[in-house]
Amino acid sequence: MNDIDPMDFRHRPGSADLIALEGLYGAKNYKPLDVVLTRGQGVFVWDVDGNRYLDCLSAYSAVNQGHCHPKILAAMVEQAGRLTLTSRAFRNDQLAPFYEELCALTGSHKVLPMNSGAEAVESAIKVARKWGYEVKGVPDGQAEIVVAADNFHGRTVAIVGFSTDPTSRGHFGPFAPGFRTVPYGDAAALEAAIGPNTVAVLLEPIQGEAGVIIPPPGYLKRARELCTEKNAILILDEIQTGLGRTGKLLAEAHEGIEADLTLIGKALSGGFYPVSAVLSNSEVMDVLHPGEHGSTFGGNPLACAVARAALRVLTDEGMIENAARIGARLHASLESIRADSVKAVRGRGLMLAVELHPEAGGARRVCEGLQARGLLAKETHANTIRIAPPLILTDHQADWIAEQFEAALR
Ligand code: IF1
Repeated sequence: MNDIDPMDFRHRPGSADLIALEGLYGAKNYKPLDVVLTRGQGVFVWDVDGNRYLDCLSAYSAVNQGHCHPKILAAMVEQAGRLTLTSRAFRNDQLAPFYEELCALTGSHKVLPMNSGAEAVESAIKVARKWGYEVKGVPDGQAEIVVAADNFHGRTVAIVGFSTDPTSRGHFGPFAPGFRTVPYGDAAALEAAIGPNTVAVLLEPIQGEAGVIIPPPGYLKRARELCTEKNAILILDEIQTGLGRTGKLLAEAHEGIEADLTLIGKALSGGFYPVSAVLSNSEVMDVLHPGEHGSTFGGNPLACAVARAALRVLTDEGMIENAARIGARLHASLESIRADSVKAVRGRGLMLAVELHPEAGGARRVCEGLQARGLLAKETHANTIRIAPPLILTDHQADWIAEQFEAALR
């Protein structure tokens, strides 16, 4: 069975060798497309066989700025040669400017720096609960957080415990109590679920993994009102929707609201490095005191330098406006595709999805067809293809994407 000798690299390993090796040693928690990438630049990536693809996933919106953005790269290389990690036992000279620039950009008062998206979500849950006990006066151990069905917030045990997706959650229990699930987009159900012990409502402004589900107009605004009325914290998970993806810096801006806690990650580093943050718009963050929360890598100087550059290019290079403009153009051309297999085209900015009719043969097959045409996209669930290219996409590239979809769907 074990007929691959990993030390036998007399030849340069091709994609088949690398795929076989991965299968031999790796946990089998993914089933990627069989394309082995070795280089990226802007909207393009190249595989080990030299084929070029337009990346329509952007590492799940972590490379909004495009692959290997030269200015982020320069910041990373410069900082990596100077100082990478101090721990928070000491201070570093990148943290304060990172805080200041991030707060100025987002209109936040306080930042809690972490690494992965899931860590930002976990951190927000901890802060919201502590606020509930110490400020709102919820009896100890009784705090409740209202979440939406079909959510995706990450992979930790607490987070998958309030997932409604059996694949994400099955056999990983027992789980943390204190979460109540309501249907996404239903303001009346949300209102009914908020009780005296509710400390927070946690929502994605647009549900990504669920298939780019946009809630009805006014839903997020109503969620904001309800949280204010009932003295609960509104937590928006903008890890995927944030940092320009939907054509605004934060997706909350589409409804003109502000969350109490906003979670960002992914594109906060332009894909160079895991960097996430909890942004706080009220005095909520002040419930944390020394020693009560932390992270070895959170707020490290390399992460801060990379994130500062990633934020700077996002605004300096007009990527957010570009996402709005090109996103609308791509949305319109995808909608004009006349193929019987298309059930719906959804999205905002460059967070788009094409949903196929169930009898169309599945999204995976279409993704394989797109791959053969030089375009990488990923299915979500059986029938939806997500389209989320880097925000630097040009008009010409947007039109080309729509043409490839049309051809692959026929
Ligand atoms: C995987 C999906 C995307 C997220 C939101 C928190 C996190 C994510 C809204 C956690 C992460 C990723 C993780 C990735 C697949 C992916 C994903 F398909 F699962 F839904 F992007 F669309 N909140 N999303 O979307 O962030 O801890 O991963 O940094 O394979 O798990 P993380």
